[in-house]
Amino acid sequence: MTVQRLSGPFVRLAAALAVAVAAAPPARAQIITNGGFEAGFAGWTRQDQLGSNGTFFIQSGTTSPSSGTAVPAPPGGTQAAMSDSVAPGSHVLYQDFVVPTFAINGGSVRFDVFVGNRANAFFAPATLDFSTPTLNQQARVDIVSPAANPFSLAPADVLANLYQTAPGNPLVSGYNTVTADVTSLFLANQGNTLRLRFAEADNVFMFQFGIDNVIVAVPEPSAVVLCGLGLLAGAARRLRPGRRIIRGALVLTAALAAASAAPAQVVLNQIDTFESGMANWQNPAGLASVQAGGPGGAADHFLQVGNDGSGSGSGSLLITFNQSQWVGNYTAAGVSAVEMDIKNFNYGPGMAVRIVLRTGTGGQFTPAYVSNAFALPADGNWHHAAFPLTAANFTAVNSPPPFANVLAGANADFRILHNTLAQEIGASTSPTAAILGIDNIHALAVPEPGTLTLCAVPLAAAALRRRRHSA
Ligand SMILES: [Ca+2]
Ligand SMILES: [Ca+2]
Repeated sequence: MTVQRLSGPFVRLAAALAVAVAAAPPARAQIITNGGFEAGFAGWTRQDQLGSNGTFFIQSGTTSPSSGTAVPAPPGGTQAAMSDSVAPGSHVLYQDFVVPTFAINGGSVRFDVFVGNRANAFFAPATLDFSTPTLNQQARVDIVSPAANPFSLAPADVLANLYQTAPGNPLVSGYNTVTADVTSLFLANQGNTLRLRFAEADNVFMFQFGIDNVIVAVPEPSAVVLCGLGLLAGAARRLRPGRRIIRGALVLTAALAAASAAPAQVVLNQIDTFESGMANWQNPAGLASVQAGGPGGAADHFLQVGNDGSGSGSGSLLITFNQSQWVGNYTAAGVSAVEMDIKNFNYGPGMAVRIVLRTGTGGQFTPAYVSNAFALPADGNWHHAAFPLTAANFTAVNSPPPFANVLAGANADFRILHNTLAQEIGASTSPTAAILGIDNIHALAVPEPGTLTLCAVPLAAAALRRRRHSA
């Protein structure tokens, strides 16, 4: 029995299921462990070239870990990884990951980097070897073959260069977000292990290379998709000539009913990058759109939310809401914080950005919890905002049930808004049209889970694959 033999209503129903599947929210899975370094170097490997001074350290506060140089604070949480030394050296920091076999709709790598080159120039020879007469003063980020020497820059070993300092760059720059599209690389490597490598070499003068908020994300098929495909496969196996159409129709009707009844559900490590549309975010006046020029640069898309400056009506509310992948049981999902990159384009007084969990989808008297505000200055820069999902960080509005109940699923609407007061609607008091940019809305566990939790499943799967291959 092959799928090609199925015909008529079965095919039409399969097409309908495919459409339903395509319309499902594109949740994105984070496939790297401890990308924020809040659990130290769990999941990461460090290596220093023989004879090096210094290494990659865990860095907190505003002083570099070895030379005591002034550096910016970690952009996410309280810890970042940072190379530092008081003498020449070459250092790498890497993590291996398996490209999911469902990575068919793209992949992206995102990270924040700080560059503190205390020499008077960058020097970028095609080597990470510091112990040569050639001047070498550079940092770079690559995806490399895990079989290669960790310091290799051989073209056959470097599968993708995601970032590199170059002569002429600013010598010292605060944390900047780098976003790279690795879709073609992931498509060519489904099921393969790849290595994300951060490297810094210096033999001229001190060089700090800071890293935080590392995300390797792939669109994840929703539970609905998996359920639907599983039923399809089951149907194909069970069908017999003559009865195949009726059986197929019954099975697919059940699958579609299950799909429409399945509640939306927040998933740990999901991230909305807005690279393929609005990701189910809405705005009452339609003043939300996807624009280019996000935190990752000119090609990075973000959600732009507007306020029409009228001072009244829904267009005056600086707000966006989601009733899909950002509602559900945060407790069961293990999500204890929501983080995002936000930018205030033009609102001089500064924005008070909050997240809101509402218990329903009704009017402005819907019971809700409103978070404390993140103060967003009108400086034209992207800022990384973290909202811990703890009762202490929220204000009850309109007499909601206990916070724990709302977090555990008694919610139907998730909002991001600007309001100087804790309200479940946005401010309608901005005297001019105001624009808020939002990107990389990320569901996190804080403190981040250890290596074992996150790696157990992928490692077991990888082990199984290896065993099968070697059998
Ligand atoms: Ca961090
Ligand atoms: Ca984006």
